[in-house]
Amino acid sequence: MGILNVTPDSFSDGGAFIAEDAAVAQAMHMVKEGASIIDIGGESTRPGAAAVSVDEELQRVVPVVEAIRKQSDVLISVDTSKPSVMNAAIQAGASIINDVRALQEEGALEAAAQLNVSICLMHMQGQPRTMQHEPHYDDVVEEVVRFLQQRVAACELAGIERSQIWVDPGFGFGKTLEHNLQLLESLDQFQALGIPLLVGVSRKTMIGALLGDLPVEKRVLGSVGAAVVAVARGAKIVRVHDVKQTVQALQGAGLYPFPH
Ligand code: 8Y4
Repeated sequence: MGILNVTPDSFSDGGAFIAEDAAVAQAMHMVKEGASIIDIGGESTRPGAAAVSVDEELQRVVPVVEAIRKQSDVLISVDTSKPSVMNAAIQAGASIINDVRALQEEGALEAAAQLNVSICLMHMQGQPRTMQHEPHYDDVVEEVVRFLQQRVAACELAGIERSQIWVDPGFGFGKTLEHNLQLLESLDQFQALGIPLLVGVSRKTMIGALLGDLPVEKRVLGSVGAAVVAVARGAKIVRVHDVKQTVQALQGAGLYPFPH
């Protein structure tokens, strides 16, 4: 899964709007490098980031989904928690919902159930603005597994088929470095849910910290190493910025499912 942020700080045209052409070109580049899914997000969920209005998110995401769909059959996931953005993005050609709030926002579960698409449920402790202020768990692995089990059950009650659900421990979302490492160490316990596991560690703070506080642009190799370990421990999908490097590392490790 290749990451496509469509926030003004990523594909700025110099003003407040994203440059649609540049975003679509980046998506096509990742497809050429081996991405089978493009994850498009218009809300920054980085620690401390401000909330984005529905209209703003729609204006960022929908035109890019439409433009990619015109050029390619690649699977498109929409990184959103908002029911109206889910609806509009699926209408525009996306087929996966990636919700860091695990369909807990008002109306999200119902919207997703109606759309009949695949859903990634992610764990987060707290809210993006404050989640890195002293995260606490008694047993992080047990608590995250239990939360995901509960969200899977809620989805099934709402009529979503189990075969359409993916789960994700949510690396960096209300977790210290120690919590993230415990989760990475124990990914086999998520596999035990019998549901495809998605892992996103690419360029995150935990990688910077493990490499001696490297800035974000120097985290590629650390990110690729973590992605390989995640797949070796059962992850079926890895959400990454550096598609070519990740594909090559997985191929070298004999972990790439489709020989190219
Ligand atoms: C540098 C680059 C520093 C990126 C931080 C970041 C996940 C996710 C995000 C994830 C799923 C991010 C939308 C955070 N992370 N969705 N989204 N899983 N399913 N930060 O781990 O990439 S955004």
